[in-house]
Amino acid sequence: MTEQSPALDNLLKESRTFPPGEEFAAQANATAELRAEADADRDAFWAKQAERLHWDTKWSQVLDWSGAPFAKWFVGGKLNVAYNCVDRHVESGHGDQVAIHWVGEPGDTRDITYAQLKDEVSKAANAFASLGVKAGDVVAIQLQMIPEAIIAMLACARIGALHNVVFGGFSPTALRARVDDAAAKIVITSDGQYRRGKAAPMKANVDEALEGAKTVEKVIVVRRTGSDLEGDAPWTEGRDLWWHDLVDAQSAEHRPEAFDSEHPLFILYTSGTTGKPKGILHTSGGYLTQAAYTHHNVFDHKAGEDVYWCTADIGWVTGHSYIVYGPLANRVTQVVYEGTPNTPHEGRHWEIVQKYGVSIYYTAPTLIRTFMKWGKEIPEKYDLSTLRVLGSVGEPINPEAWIWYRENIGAGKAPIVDTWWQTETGAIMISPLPGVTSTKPGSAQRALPGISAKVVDDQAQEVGNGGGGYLVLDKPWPSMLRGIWGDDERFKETYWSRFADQGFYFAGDGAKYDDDGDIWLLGRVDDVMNVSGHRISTTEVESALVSHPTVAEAAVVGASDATTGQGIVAFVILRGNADKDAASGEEAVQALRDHVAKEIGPIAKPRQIMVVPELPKTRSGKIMRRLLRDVAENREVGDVTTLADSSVMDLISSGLNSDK
Ligand code: 6R9
Repeated sequence: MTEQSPALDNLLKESRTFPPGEEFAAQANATAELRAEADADRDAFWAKQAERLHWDTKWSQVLDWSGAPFAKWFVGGKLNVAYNCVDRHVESGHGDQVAIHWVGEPGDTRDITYAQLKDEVSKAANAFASLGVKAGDVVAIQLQMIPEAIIAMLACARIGALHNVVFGGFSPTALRARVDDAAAKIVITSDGQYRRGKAAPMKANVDEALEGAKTVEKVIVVRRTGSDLEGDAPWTEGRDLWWHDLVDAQSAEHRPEAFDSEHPLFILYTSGTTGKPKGILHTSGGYLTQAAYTHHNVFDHKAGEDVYWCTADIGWVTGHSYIVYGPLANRVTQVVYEGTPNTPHEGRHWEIVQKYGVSIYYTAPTLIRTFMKWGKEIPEKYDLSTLRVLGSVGEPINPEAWIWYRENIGAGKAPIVDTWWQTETGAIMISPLPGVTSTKPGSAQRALPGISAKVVDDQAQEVGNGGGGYLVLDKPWPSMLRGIWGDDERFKETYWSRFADQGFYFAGDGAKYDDDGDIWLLGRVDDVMNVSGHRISTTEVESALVSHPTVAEAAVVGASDATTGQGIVAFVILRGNADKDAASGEEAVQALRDHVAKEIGPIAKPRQIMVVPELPKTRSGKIMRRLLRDVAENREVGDVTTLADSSVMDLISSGLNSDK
């Protein structure tokens, strides 16, 4: 990837930059000095960030990297993560502040103050302890976005148990693999979940998953759908307990014990776009420090003033770091919404923004492109004037979508923070700082103060401006993963072997520097296509397609081709206002191919373009190109257990077959 592909110029066609507004800059949490401070003395910088938290025992050393790649941060320090996220806000006189404005899909709501949250978390902690859950035990949680999900996570943290959250849409097979690998002792779930206006079973899936499971002693079930669910939730006497029976009976007094800074906090399995899912391990002090630091500076969050909404699911790392830990450590007031964005109508998110006066909104490009597909008339109907910071995470955001987001959601002025990070990094690593950075559509720009990222070539040499290569992290950071659960070798092999001599962490992503030295993410290196010897990134071709007025979303893959090595096959979803028949006709498809050729160059012209109703995505909205490659190469479609909606592949295949 050392050669400069012509395609960067395509991404850079949108060359406007957006300097911070004066008013915003004057009140911003982040300052230009932050970087200088971090560069001058990294350890001192992170020690200062750790002071955001309450420590029962102060650390004696900021970083111990002697056992690299296994880091220890804030060595000797002791803290309780749940105390930091809940109790201390009550003790400082903010017990009446709303922590969570919860909105159920059917329209029911609950406001939970910090004082109430403290009681609920304490009761749940007592309940788990009464079942024999001890520090170091693993609790699996498969729940939709209801307050009990957050309460359960915090209750685990409070007693030093590790949570292992499994996305609510995952199949019994996927759940079972994660329960077994982590040897979970308890599973927490619900009877059912509301999805697109219907009650769908959860407990029945969990029971199927747990058949014959060796480690699970108890299953705790939150009642959510009750009689709306067809048939009762299946029940195993002696093993299953209702959350309300168990938790409500407990005392609201619970003394949080201080745990070592390196005490494990959670395991989270990565989406598994390739290979067997990896149980990513995170620990306490460093993780919470970086989650709180980034949430404060990247979102410009002001406790007691802002209303924050991160639309992620807790089954994704974004839900862990930017719904639960970072925000609550910073005494957030936040919206948590249970359902899908188009139930009962496509304006649901904007209706919620208007109702609660949401000021910070953090979502994924996949949803932004969906909003584009539905059309700007939908957000136009609502008052979104409270929004002052917009965030994006999960995938590269195409310049087209970025501009749409800014204009139609951010009133042409709210700064957009395009945040690059991973389950493995635990918290945001590369992002603009609102109020400081002049933003550029499509670029995540710079490593945050205190973080070091580089783009290097095959030989681990940093590439120059305008050059592309591999994204690496060349210095340890507080919220870095501490390993893969039960597999130290795989941890070293996966992340530390590519640039072992240099000791770099290899993120698996391709990236480029532009002429200003800003970083542009180009997708996973495994997805890079090789057409007649030219390396072309999926991101670049997808962005070119999305810049066409009829296209809302695009996914491209390289399919083996006898002549060119690989040929580009594109799957596109059309925008809401596009005339479906006209836009999927032969002429229209030819026009799209020409459009890509014009935007990037003839070499990037897709061999084939298929119009589809949906794309296969993981829980975090990432396109599973592996499955599309199967379709493009006429193979049987592979493992679909980590798809957010496993029926999508049938939809795509049947649509294509009927075209033939
Ligand atoms: C937080 C999260 C990590 C992978 C990462 C990269 C992609 C995430 C991105 C981005 C471009 C961004 N990614 N944020 N690519 N720009 N702002 O998504 O974690 O689910 O582990 O995925 O997502 O490819 O390597 P995770």
